[in-house]
Amino acid sequence: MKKAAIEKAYQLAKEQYAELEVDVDKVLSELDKINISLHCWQTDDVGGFEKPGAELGGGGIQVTGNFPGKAKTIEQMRSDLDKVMSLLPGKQRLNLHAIYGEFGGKLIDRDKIEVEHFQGWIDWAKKRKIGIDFNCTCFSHPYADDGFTLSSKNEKIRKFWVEHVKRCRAIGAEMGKQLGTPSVHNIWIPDGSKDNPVDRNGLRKLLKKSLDEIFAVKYPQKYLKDSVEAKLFGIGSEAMVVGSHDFYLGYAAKNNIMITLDNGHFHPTEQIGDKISSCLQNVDELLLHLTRGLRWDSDHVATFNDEIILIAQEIIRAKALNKVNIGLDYFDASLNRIGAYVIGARAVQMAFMFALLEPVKTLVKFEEQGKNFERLAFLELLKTKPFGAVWDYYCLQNNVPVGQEYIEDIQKYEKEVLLKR
Ligand code: RNT
Ligand code: ZN
Repeated sequence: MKKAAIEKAYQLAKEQYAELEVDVDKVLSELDKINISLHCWQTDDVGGFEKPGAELGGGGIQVTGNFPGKAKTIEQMRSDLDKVMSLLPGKQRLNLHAIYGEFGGKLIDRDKIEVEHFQGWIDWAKKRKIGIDFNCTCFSHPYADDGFTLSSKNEKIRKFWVEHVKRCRAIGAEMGKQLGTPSVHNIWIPDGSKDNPVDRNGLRKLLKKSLDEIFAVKYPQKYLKDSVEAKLFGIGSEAMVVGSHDFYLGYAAKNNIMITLDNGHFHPTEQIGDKISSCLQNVDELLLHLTRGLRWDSDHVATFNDEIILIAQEIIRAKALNKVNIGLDYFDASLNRIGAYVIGARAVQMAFMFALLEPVKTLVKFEEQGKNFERLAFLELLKTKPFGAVWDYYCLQNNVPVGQEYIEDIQKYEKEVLLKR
């Protein structure tokens, strides 16, 4: 696209939004505050580097597809992440899982990992001036095979996972310290049962006990921020998930930690957007795992859809940007993984831009005056406003490909890099 045409379209868009009392230049500077945490696991189908050819194993999550070009080494993953970041406007962070350490070809079990295994990543992030978020990996391991980790009734197994998560928090805190921006550490465990359990209470007591042991170690908030991620069900945990939303929401509120909202983890008719302002009344901060669930927690690539737009709108309308940490969480191996990555990240950025372009004051005024027709009409009107022109200009301003140019860029990377792996 020609620069002059993009600029012209932007000027016209600005005029249209000004009629609605929306200041587009201000919107673009607000957009710069949106920092998306890039989930490294989209580049390698949640395999990790514990052993060569490692694959996602169990935990009720699944990757399907065999598109060529999966990252098989840390170097390949880093090259993919650089590529992704080069195609995204705005700021990003990196979201790592514990299985992505540099273990030097040795099998380091999860209860033995140390900062040194992640120093390479910290240095990598330092060079790029980005922060790192971290996750314990309580799946793809023999001790997770029977479906219980932190809620295991086998004390040896439970202790093993407590130790793992403790180490991960220590590593996260060190990442935050070295990088000068707090690392968000997220706990998701697959624990649950296929058929109706009898002792739900016993399992949840154990999970609470494990969390209490884990969080007994305190870190300054400027280094580490803790979050817990609930889920409704997974494959093999259809009847009950130990770490349900009720469980974690209560735990987070009581213990002053964050809650993670993954929009694949609820009933399909439940809206995560509606949960933002509900949770924020009693927990200070949230972490989002943005995805697109098709019929179940399928982890399809996030797109610019109603669900994601509502999430962004609710954050902006509640003026809660500084209380929400934004992460992606999907893994699709049926298409170019880098393409999938960029589509999802751009979709989320676009949703925030769309939300920022809303004349919130006017809409709230209508609402308070009981002018429901006017409110609905305005919301409909906004769907035909030229937000695409604003998006294109934002990309231009950030020196990243505009419009369909990023597709060609990824096709080139596929040919020159991915297909040669
Ligand atoms: C699983 C959770 C969890 C994982 C990642 C890999 O249902 O969403 O967040 O997807 O940690
Ligand atoms: Zn998630």
